Amino acid sequence: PVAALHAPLPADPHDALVAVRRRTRALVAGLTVEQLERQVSPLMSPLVWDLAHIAAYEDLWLVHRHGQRPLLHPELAAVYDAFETPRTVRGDIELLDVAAAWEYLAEVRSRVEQVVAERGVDPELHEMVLQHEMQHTETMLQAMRLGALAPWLDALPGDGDASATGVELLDLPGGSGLLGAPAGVFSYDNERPRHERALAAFRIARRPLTVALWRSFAAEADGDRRWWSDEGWAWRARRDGPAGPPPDARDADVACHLSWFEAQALAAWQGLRLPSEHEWEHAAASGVLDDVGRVWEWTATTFAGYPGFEAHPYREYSEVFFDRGYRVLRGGSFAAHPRVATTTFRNWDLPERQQIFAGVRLAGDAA
Ligand code: AVJ
Ligand code: FE
Repeated sequence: PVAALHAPLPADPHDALVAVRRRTRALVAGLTVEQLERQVSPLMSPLVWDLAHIAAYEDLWLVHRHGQRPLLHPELAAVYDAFETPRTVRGDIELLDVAAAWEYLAEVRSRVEQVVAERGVDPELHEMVLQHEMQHTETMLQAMRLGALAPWLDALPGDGDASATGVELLDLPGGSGLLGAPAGVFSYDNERPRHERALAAFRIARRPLTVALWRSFAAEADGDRRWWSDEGWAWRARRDGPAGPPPDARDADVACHLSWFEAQALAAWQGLRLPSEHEWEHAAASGVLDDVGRVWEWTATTFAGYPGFEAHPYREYSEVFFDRGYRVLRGGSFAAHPRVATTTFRNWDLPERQQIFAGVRLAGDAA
């Protein structure tokens, strides 16, 4: 399964769609029906929900919208719509069983084959649908990690440079930086429009911080009110998981499963801060960062639309999350395919979340 995570996809959009399905199957191949149907946490869906949701999304965009045909299962649309049926309730309602979910996927795919034979591919919709499936496999891997369903996940994201802890900073000059996706490549609505923004000189760590530094924080500074925001301190009092990294993590490993609140406190303790997403993108585009793609990297930025934003092709992809306290994550994780995790890709989640594969790259003002 590890090899499947980043295996290259064919350039042709339809061949890529087929390869993504093979990848999805490989990632869940070791699970039992019971494991696929159980909800491991109210934060996550039963894995079988994701499978049927992937089918429903593909049917909606490639068969119904692109192919102009009726939905295969209109009666299932509400159950497999992420907003009408939020994660918390997905364990309490009746879902398709595992065999029926695979059958749904297969039936939708054969409808897609017919549509493609008739009208060809819509490259943008095909890319959106295959990336959607890969975004959901990452979510499924989070649930598998949380439920201890996949021992092979425990060795990831792996070790970096054992001689560094993640506080070695690079100096970057300010100036005017471009933010957002260029024309001519696939991008999401929230990456557009590409625009110029002034950037003051800043410092950013060469690599994400390691378990060693997280452990020092947990031992020496986690209980110190000074380093936390008000919201973060309140979260700390009610957090359910144990403080600090998993016991079996090695010091040199890249730290993973940090919440934004912890990342912020840890940076403050070091006399540093989180990078803005603009700083992150500027540094990544200059190619000076190591270990991008190990863990998602929390930024200081609250998820919002770029100036001139236009929702496309649907408001629920990103617009409904704007200005609601979601924090932007950049870079990608070991569980994200590089086709999804580009330099301009914006991920987002709530600041208390720990189940996502997230760490932090520290930053600071120019010395
Ligand atoms: C971009 C990962 C925040 O999981 O909510 C999946 C991706 N959008 N189905 C999410 C997504 C619709 C999204 N994230
Ligand atoms: Fe989805």
